[in-house]
Amino acid sequence: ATESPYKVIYVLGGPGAGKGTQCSRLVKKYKLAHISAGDCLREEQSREGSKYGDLIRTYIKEGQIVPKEITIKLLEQKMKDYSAEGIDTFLIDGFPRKLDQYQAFEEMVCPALTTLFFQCGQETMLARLLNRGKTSGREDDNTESIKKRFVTYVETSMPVIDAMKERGRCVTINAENDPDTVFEDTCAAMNKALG
Ligand code: UP5
Ligand code: MG
Repeated sequence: ATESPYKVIYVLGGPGAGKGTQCSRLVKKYKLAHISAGDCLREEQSREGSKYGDLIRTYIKEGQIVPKEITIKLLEQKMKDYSAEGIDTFLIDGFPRKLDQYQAFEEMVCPALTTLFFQCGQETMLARLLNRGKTSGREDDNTESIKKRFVTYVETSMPVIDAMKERGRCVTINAENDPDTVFEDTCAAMNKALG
């Protein structure tokens, strides 16, 4: 098999589990790039001339998963851009969250080294998101959208995490803890994954 030029680590967990927070810390410690699928979609949504703007806005508000072709294209573009700058290790945050995305990315882009799974209860996540919603400006940080995101997480995204666990490609991290403790556990998992 041909070697992939990339090293990928997926960062998963429910809405508000703390994926973005931990990724921001990791980029300061390791030579890697943080690519958030949600951020890629929000960027594309507000890009002038994008033909997907309305579609993305609707999917995000409804907590639905945007068709995989769109998201994978955006992720690949970012990976290529970073790669040109000499960075070949990526935290892919908030992706894959549906089985078809998982399969397509592993086949067409590259198989991931492992997954960091931030496990957190819905009560905690709801409180964090409502608090962030006071200032985030995100159109999905309201009770109605959050409820829909939770349903999608349980029904559509958990099966992906279960599949990764079955394949022994997933490290579960307790994301209920304070950010420093979560970071310690995350770094331990990273050191193991990167060898
Ligand atoms: N906070 C963080 N850690 C904390 C801790 N340990 N203790 C106390 N507070 C903590 O954190 C959320 C808030 O909690 C912050 O205020 C933080 O300070 C605090 P954050 O790090 O932002 O959590 P994160 O897990 O990143 O939450 P996010 O809301 O970004 O997760 P989602 O997965 O819901 O959002 P994402 O941007 O990934 O996706 C949004 C939507 O895009 C999806 O619903 C979907 O519609 C669409 N999408 C797709 O269609 N396809 C994709 O592949 C990806 C997304
Ligand atoms: Mg995030």
